[in-house]
Amino acid sequence: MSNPNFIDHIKIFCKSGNGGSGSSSFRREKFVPKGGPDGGDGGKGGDIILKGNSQLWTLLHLRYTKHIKAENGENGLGSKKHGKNGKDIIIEVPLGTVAKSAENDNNYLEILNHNEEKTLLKGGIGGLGNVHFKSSTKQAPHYSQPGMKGVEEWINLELKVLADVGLVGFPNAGKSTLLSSISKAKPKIGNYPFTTLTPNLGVVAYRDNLSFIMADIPGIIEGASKGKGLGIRFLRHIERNSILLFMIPIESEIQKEFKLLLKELKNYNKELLEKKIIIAVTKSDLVSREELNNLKTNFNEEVIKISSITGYGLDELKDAIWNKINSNK
Ligand SMILES: Nc1nc2c(ncn2[C@@H]2O[C@H](COP(=O)(O)OP(=O)(O)OP(=O)(O)O)[C@@H](O)[C@H]2O)c(=O)[nH]1
Ligand SMILES: [Mg+2]
Repeated sequence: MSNPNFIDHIKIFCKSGNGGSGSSSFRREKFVPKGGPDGGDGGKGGDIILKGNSQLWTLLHLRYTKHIKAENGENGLGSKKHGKNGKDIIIEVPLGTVAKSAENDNNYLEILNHNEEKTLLKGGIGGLGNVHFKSSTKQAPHYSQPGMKGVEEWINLELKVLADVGLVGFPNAGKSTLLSSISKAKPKIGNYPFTTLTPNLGVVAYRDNLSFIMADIPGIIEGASKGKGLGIRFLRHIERNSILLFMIPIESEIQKEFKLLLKELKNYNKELLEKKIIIAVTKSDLVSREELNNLKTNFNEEVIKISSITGYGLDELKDAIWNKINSNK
């Protein structure tokens, strides 16, 4: 079943606050008929700020948020009174959220840590009041600055799952089964394609209380990078993994599947191929020991034969993953 609560992409219109205008005002006191300028400065417009929250796993809470506007700064007043600054707006987001311009896809910022705050759109600064414009030649300036306008823009927020290892494979390759057998995650498993419709994360316990995080994403199919199947939407979740674990069932044409998967990744984002790669030949229990031992693969990458059902090769796989995560290449 699709999980409608997994929202990993939203588009919002954001506007930071305008700066308030500086005031043009003159002192008026009983016995000072021609008081000097005393117009105060305008307040700063509110910023739009993103803040990391490790308790959030999706962008679901922002699903119905279409517009976000920070408050404008107030105008300056006489008696050198500053206008109040507009309130900032803080948008809480899960770790791994990237903010981009919806117009040109430029990356603005990403949030990686709990409580980390980054300003997405800065509020306009307030204008200076006429009190600043007094000079020897101009004792009574009327001029005061207008505030700077805030910035408005459509913003895409995208969530990229943070994991050390991303599982890459065609539907039904046994990705979710692996995650469920080596972590406490309980992803749905089924003998049909596209059982997994949204990413699952699991913490894999390793020796001596060490651990790493594994991301199970929906299966990739040929054409995924061009929008077929579910692939493209979720490929972004493996962009950050330091290792890609290719999962290829033993009864398939292993070499050919690997090439197809590489092609899809490359079409999506060439840089994905610069990641460290391990190949797991899955479902090894489906062939005899003899066949398994004789299985020839012709890869430059490290290949490990596993069965998530019997546990065959899983320790070796964890060792390989751990070593790769901690190696430079
Ligand atoms: N015999 C055997 N079957 C396996 C093994 N691992 C997974 N399977 C079976 O293969 C089928 C697919 O497994 P999943 O783990 O759901 O596959 P997936 O790659 O997550 O599939 P999608 O979510 O559709 O992309 C299920 O029927 C599993 O029981 C294995 O090691 N041995
Ligand atoms: Mg699955």
